Amino acid sequence: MILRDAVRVLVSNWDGSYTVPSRRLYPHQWSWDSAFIAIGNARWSPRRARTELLSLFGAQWYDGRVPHIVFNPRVPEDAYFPSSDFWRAAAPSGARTSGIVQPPVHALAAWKTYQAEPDQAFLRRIYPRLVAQQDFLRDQRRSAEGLISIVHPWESGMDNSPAWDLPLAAVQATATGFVRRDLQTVSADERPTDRDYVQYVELAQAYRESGYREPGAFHVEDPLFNAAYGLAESTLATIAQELGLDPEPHHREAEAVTAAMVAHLFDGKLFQPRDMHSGTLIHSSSAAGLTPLMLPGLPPEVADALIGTAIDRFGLNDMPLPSYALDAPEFDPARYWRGPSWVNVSWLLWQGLRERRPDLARTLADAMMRSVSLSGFREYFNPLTLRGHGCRDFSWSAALVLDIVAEHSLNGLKPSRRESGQESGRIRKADDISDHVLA
Ligand code: 2M8
Repeated sequence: MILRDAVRVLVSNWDGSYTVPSRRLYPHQWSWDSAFIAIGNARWSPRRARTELLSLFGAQWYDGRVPHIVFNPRVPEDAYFPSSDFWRAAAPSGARTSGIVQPPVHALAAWKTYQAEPDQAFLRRIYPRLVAQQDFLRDQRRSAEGLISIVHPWESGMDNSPAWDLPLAAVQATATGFVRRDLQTVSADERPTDRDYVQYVELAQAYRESGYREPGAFHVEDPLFNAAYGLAESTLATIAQELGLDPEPHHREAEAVTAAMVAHLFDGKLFQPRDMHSGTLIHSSSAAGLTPLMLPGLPPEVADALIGTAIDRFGLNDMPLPSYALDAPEFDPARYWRGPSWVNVSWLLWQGLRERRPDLARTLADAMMRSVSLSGFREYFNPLTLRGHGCRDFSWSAALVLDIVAEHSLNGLKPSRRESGQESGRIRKADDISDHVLA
């Protein structure tokens, strides 16, 4: 049942060449959402996964950046704020886009899509685009230490994380005259505050005025973003090898960023963001700080310390992963990225645990499955009660469950043989809904 419901969510959120994260709350294409969605779609319709990724990269800019939103021109301007009129940006393809980016988890998505159905033409087409995405980050965002910075909380994907409270406190924000649309769908106490939004708008306007080039008042190195960047290089090495190209430059870059993260962002227990203005670590308790576990070259003693922190402060042994540590004073179990459990960050950590600690990986997968079984494919979940929050029928919650189920035969949640395609590890097309929708 859960597999069929997940596919139903993805089908109803499909827009012809990509999937909206949510029909009402996020009615356009989002960058890292599309990567997570492709990972799930690859399990039942690899063709759709390829289309999703190629459609996103179709809006890549000349400088290699993959914008965090690609706007659907058929959706009214006032359906989402900030709309394309706010960003005033367009890709060479003509698509209206935002001008900021999100964590580069796309190489992993492309590789998983290829593994589901080895289509060399797809891999050849996407590889140079994935390389250009990394080139943009190196050209415009890399520090002397070899770490990548972000210029807006939206670029972290974990928009109102308490980790951003300190750097945002320094942002003089006076932006007015805009109307939030998110509160028409979700209750205000589950979303960022109005003050947060004034700052988001101020920062985005300033970056826009610089021609989307100059970092402004918010300029930080984020552990999740850097972990995604490093993992992308490791994955690009695998892809290059598959294509008969030289994987070495990618291996070297993956090693370099892993070493730089350990040297500059690790506090002995957790990876921390660094404020580029002060040059100091932002001492915080975000689950983003656990995600470097995804890096294959992370030293074992660092991995062990992270796992210890995840058990002691994030309840890894027995509950869904909170986005912020349970014992932190800022922890709020229902407000967006300030504590609720999210399927995508849990999935990233699960990736990092599968080889190192399969027992904990399974516990984490079970906890995610319990959340969606009880509350449906909600955007986020209270990790203490498993109650769902944010929007319903949220695409990456559905997509990543398809991936998790395909990898694990979960306790008490074994998919039926017909739904799971157990022999191939791929979920079969339930009711053949895949192909005609893709017309
Ligand atoms: C949320 O962010 C957007 C802005 O990009 C918003 O609040 O309007 C975040 O959860 C982000 O990580 C996610 O990609 C996006 C769409 O699901 O929504």
